[in-house]
Amino acid sequence: MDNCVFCLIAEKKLNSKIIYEDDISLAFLDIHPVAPFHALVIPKKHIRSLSDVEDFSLVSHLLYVCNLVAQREGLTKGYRVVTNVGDDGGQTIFHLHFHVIGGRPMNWPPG
Ligand code: DGP
Repeated sequence: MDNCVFCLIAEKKLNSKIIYEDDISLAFLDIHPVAPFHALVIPKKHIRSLSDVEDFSLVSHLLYVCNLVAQREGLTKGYRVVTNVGDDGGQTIFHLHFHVIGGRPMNWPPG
């Protein structure tokens, strides 16, 4: 999709630090990390957010990738997976993505 930052990253038209890739998904480091490890896992196909997903087997695959990158990073003490949905959810980039955050203890509840 035009003007979508994550589509541009998926198409390799915008630089990012890619840490995993397959036919349908991509994981790369967040440009504004909130923890020692902060990756984003996206579908290559443009989907606006979790509330726009039609095929939830894709979400299953994305969560598989979240766990894979966390394990590869050696986050044996745990990590957090978050997807922000819409304005009230705090979503700023409207291309579905899961944050994988780790390397420090997390707080709850989030802000
Ligand atoms: P969210 O607020 O849930 O929509 O998170 C969007 C995240 O995307 C935010 O943590 C910063 C990250 N981000 C925004 N633009 C870029 C970019 O151009 N490159 C990378 N690597 N991350 C980006």
